[in-house]
Amino acid sequence: MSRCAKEDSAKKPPPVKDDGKGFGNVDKELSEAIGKLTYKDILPLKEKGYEETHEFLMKVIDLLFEYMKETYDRGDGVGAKDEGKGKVNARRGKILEFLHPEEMSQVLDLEVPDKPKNLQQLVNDCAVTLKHSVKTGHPWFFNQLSCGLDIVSMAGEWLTATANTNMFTYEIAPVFILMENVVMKRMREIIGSSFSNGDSILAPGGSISNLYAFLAARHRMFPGYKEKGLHSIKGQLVMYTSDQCHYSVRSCAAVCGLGTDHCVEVPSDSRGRMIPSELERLIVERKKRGDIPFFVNATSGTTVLGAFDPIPEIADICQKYKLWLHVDAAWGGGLLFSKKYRHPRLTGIERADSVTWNPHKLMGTLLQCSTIHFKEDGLLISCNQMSAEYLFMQDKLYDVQYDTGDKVIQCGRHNDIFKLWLMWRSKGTEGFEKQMDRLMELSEYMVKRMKESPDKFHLLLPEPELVNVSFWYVPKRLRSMPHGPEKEKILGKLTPVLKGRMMQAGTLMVGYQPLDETPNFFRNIISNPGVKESDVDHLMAELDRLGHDL
Ligand code: ABU
Repeated sequence: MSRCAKEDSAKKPPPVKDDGKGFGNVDKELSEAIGKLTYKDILPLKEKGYEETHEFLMKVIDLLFEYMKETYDRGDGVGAKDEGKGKVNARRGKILEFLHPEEMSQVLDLEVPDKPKNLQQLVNDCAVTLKHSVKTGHPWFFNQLSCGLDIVSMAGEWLTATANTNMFTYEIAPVFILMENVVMKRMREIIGSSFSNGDSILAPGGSISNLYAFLAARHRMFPGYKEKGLHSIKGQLVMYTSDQCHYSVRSCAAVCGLGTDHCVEVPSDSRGRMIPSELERLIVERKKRGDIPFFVNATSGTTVLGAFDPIPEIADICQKYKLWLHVDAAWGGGLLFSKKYRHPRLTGIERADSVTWNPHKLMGTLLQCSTIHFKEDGLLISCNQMSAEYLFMQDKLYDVQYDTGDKVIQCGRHNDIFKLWLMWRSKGTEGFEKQMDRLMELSEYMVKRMKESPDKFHLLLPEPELVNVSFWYVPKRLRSMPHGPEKEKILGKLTPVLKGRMMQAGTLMVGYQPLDETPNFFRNIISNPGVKESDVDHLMAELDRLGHDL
């Protein structure tokens, strides 16, 4: 047990198992008759058990709706009164009610039983689960790259869960496979006309998307690798990426046989952007050693600083040395929609050979939704096809090109397309453009407000390129101290303490991390289109309330 947990539990009486009371204003009780039933009395075991199934599911949906209401509830200050009821509700306006893992384990009944639990218990289990979850869609949750809860996309996810199919063959996912084709083509067109006739696939996360790019690049250069393996490459392959890239790029080197020593980290400038002259120097250095540079990753939107590597200069170098250019735009890809912000950040992206772009980040599609796009059609299938005879038979009734599962190294593929397609239908491309511009404006507002209080907020980058705003909060006692390495060291120690206070209060969540030699600092993300200027004001006031005395 951690020291804090020990101190906390010494003060408190032993926790009792939570029954979901205090969550939402909805009646959680099923009718007595239905509440006593079990899984055997609803679909699919009870044929025509529509009434019982309906009551059970509607109750779950009521709870989900309560969760959504809480997600969007800013309260009227902590402990606000419920409208019309006069009761104090301590949950209002909160993102979470933090418990240490040991306390949470005691409060939750997580046992997997030998005998069936009745439907009422299952409804209570849903209420307890929601009650203790972190509301990542709350407008005061600025903690991750993926924030927010888009209702249309969520409706799409519900439909996906109900349709419950696998994306490997057209045979069992005809509508979704066609949707994937249409949406992927549209995304490629947005990347640039050079990608229009390429190929794309939805992958389980940006890291796997980057891996698909790596595999395709190696296959393009060494097609014999698929059959002959390591011996088909006579030399040491080397890949390049900036020292600010996502760690999944290095992970490609680890899992694909290069070793991380051969994923060369190219130094970045003070804004976190790869220095092209350094890239060229490091390529020449490895070539002189007889190694085989083959792959360069340019990041469009680094995870911490939100930096964009200069694609045109990097593309020139890749062209000169005949290297594959991958752009990891998992984070910053959403800005491709914006006429105002696309350039210069993503200028030149159409020169890449492959692009990762995660709609579950800036675009706000529900987790998870990640895409990988290739300029050249046919590479994915040629690289990954295993022609499993039980699944990808070539003599099927229909055109088997639509059995996209054979293009990937996974077998099963989750349906991540419907929630994106439905969301795109709801907003139109125009709506996404407005969303991107709004997120950028809100971040600019935050930077402006912080610049107005330089004694309290020290920005690491005065002009961020994306919605990442990196800063230190400066408590009262340090405000007269000049900024420098000594002060940064102290602030780096105070930052996790302030984060701890935020979590205990439950009224704000902002992420923090060190970066290379820079001690811990906050990285704020505005990717929730539900955020307003007043939420940014709340964030700054709350940091001050919780941190001024540190
Ligand atoms: N690259 C995954 C997202 C990490 C984050 O939310 O900070």
